[in-house]
Amino acid sequence: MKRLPLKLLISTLFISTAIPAIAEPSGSDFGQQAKATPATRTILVKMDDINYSQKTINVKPGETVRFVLKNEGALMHEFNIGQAASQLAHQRKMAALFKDGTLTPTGMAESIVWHERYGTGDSNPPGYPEVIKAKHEDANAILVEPGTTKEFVWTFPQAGALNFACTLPGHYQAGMVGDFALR
Ligand SMILES: [Cu+2]
Repeated sequence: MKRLPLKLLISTLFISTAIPAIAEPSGSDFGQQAKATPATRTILVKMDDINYSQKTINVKPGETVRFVLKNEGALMHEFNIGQAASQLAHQRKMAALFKDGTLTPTGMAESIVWHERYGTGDSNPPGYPEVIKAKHEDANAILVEPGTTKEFVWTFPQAGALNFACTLPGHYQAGMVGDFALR
C-alpha cells in the first residue's frame, strides 16, 4: 500500500480543521484597521485622474495587507473599503463636506489645514474661521492628496463582497471603483 507523503497528510489535516473555522459572511463586516508586522504583504495602488491602477485586488480571507496609496493625479482621491451600499452612503457625506467647504477637489480647505497645524485661538489670523466643520474620519477610508503617498493597513474579514472606491463627487460614477477578490 502506498503511503501518503507526510506533507500532503499535514496539509489535509490543516484543511479539515480549518474549514469549520471559516466565518459566515456577514453583510456589514468590512474588516478593520490594523498594525503592520514585518510579514505584512504590501500592495501598491496608484491613483490618477480618474483611475486606480488595479480593477481587482486579490486578498486572502483574514489577511492583513499594507496598502501603499500613491496619488499621481492632480485631484484628491480616496481609498474606501466597503460595499456598494456603504460607499453610496459615504458619497452623500462627501458631497456635504464639499458643499460646506471642508473639502476641496485638491484637498482639505486651507482653514482646516491651518487649524490642524497650528491649533485654534488668539493666534488665528483673519480669514481663518474658528469653527472646524465636519471632518472626514472613517475607519475604512483614507484621503490621499495629489502628489502624496499614504499607507493604510487593513485586516480583511473571512468572507464578503468588498470594494475599494473613491467617493469624491463624480469619481465613483466615472469608474473609480474596483473589487477585492477574497480567496
Ligand atoms: Cu477620486
